[in-house]
Amino acid sequence: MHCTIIDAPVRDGAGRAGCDMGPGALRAAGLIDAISGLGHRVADAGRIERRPLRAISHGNTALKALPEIAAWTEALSEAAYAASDGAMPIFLGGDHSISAGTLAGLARRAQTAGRPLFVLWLDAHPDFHTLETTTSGNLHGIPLAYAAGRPGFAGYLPDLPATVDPERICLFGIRSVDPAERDALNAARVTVHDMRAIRRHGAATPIGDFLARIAREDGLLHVSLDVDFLDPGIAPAVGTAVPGGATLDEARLVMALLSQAGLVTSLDLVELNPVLDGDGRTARLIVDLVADLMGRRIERRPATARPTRSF
Ligand code: DIR
Ligand code: MN
Ligand code: MN
Ligand code: MN
Repeated sequence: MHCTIIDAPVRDGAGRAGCDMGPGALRAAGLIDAISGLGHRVADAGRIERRPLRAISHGNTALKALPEIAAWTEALSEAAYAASDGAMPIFLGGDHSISAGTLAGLARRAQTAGRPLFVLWLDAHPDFHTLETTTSGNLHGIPLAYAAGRPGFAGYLPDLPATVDPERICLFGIRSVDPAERDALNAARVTVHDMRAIRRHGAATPIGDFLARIAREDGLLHVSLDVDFLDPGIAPAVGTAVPGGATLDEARLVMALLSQAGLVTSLDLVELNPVLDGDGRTARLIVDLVADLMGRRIERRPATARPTRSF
């Protein structure tokens, strides 16, 4: 596999500062060595530059940093389209607003390639607000709705050349949904596996079913991993922690299933806030999960380690 690492140090979409340091923290935790150590070729594209700001206004006065996120979205959409031509781009966020851009570019790539794009959204939240329905005004709450072509983004950015089909989106790990999001998800027929269902029925069947469908349709698969998918007990470094998240075993199972299927064509790693990661354990956990996803296996016991008689 050829991977391209792309830093997207965006912080304006989250309610608090710090996510802009996410790419540096993931690099310091050994991300590139972890991937290349598994035999993959890693190209380092470095940091994306934001486009110049344009004046954008909107009737919803709660919205924060609209010109900034629009300018990042345009830059990331271009970068994602360019980087997905043959290689697997890995985007280091940055808050989750970066996925408005990454998904827009990947949807265009899928259209060019004539293949359907599927999205696995690993998150406590659906991030399915429009500019009209968000009440917090934090734009990390809108990327999936934007990329899926929901109405409610008029005047924000030029029309998307390609959108993600909502019926090819699978939300997994969800446990904090606003009422407007719930209604829109149902209407759009997005697949939702919330944490309660995962606790009751396990992770293997829903992930396996989704992967089987992607294989049948010869699809591309984008995985968007929000740190708050994980339980705050194991991954505390996130601005919007929600209790009851994925355990280490659940997360590793998901990564192992993705690795075995070999269908993942792009990845976002978002919402890591190093300010909240005193000992760096959240960053190390994310790197570990990426290694699982990229094919790390439990070592086979070497022959020399066979138990010998010592008496
Ligand atoms: C909430 C929280 N739905 C909002 N969203 C978060 O602000 O729109 N998304 N934290 O990642
Ligand atoms: Mn998110
Ligand atoms: Mn989230
Ligand atoms: Mn978030």
